[in-house]
Amino acid sequence: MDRSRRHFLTTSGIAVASATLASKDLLAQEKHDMRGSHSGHKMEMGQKNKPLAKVTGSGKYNTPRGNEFYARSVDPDETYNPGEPIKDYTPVVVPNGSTLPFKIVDGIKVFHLIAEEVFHEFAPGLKSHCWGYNGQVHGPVIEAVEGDNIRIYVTNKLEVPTTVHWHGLILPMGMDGVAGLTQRTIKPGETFKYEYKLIQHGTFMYHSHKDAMTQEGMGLMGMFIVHPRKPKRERPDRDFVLLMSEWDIKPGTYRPDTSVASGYNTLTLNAKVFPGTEALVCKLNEKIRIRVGNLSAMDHHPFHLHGYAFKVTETDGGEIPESGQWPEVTVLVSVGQTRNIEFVADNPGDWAMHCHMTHHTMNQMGHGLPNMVGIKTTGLDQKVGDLLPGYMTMGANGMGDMGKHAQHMDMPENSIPMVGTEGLHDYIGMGGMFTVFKVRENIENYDDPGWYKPPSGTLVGPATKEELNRDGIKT
Ligand SMILES: [Cu+2]
Repeated sequence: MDRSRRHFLTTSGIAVASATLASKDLLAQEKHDMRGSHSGHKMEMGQKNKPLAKVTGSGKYNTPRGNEFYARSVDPDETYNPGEPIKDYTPVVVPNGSTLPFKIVDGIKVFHLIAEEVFHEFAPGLKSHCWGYNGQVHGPVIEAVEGDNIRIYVTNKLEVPTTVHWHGLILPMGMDGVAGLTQRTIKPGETFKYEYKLIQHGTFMYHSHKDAMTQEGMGLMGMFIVHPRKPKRERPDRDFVLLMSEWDIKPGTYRPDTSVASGYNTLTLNAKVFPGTEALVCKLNEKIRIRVGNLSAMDHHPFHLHGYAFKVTETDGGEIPESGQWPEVTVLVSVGQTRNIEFVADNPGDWAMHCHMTHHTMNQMGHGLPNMVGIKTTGLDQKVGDLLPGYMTMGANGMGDMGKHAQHMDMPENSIPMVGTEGLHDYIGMGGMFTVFKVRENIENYDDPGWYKPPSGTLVGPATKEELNRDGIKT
């Protein structure tokens, strides 16, 4: 037996052994499937004359099977009742967004996405002509249950052809939405029908797969959540969904430039920049899940939460076994990935939650300025002001107060300063991919409860002379 054959048999044995849900017959079938699918090994395995394994599936849906590592708690051949909210799952919470309504026709969940131009506001002061679905940027979150048979109509109201790809879903190839490769494009005015069975659960995404650089860059994307039919873990109390993306909107313009490959100036969570991002609100000690997807054009984002450590429990490939869930305070979400994090909200307060790339937590006007940090500008404004009325030097003390100054300056049309908003204590010098995770003890609902007031004795402040003397600190 040569080395590659021995290696193949070993890995195939491991895969088969791990298929714990499968019956004996299925195990035999699966082993056969795997051999058959490794056409490169066919000759040396002596399988030349054996027919390829038949792909079994649920009739018209022709569901694939064989691999067991993606998260699945249904039998692809079984028929299930359409999953119901509350009874079968706790609906997700979409800050600044919504979930896509559906109806049930003959046991099939029917959705309708309409691709169209949307005049979208990223935060007060910054609007742009984008592309989205159903009047929203990004599109509404599609939410369903494993085992559901779904039908998604896609109407193209754009002036260019498009498709929709269901990112991470295991489905028949003809439903995969790759223009040219798996289907012809949906022309302007046409409506196509995607139809398949959900045979796995997890956090997935959808996006255009026609001229992706332009169409994803203009906003044609959304999240796709499939709840487990038989959950292994307890349901979370709050199940949040966030989609990261990035845009280049030059001050004074109203349309993203999708041709750039770097220097994005508008970094978004659910298509909003801080302070346009809605806070994630929860009650003390609730079980929290946050699902983060990244469909930025060019940037990976380390997603960071203050005040907590969390576990990374799922990727878009499936559930991470408990022994492999490692604790983090920052999880890297690369382009084309989703990550689920989970924890208990046991630490009350207003906790910053943001991408940790510093340039991704600033807004449009904070990029590419002349470096003035540390320059003494006394008298400069007056001298230049004689030549340029209204001139004001920016950035000599860093960028932190630029948003504050912008309140009394003439800003270019359709532009927002680098950062922020007025907080409880001072100006909050953050923008872009920044939001606030708000944990409260006594709240009746999940409306934004305002700023958290720390209990006395728990707020930082200036040291007194007595304290400095007591501890021998010389300043
Ligand atoms: Cu980032």
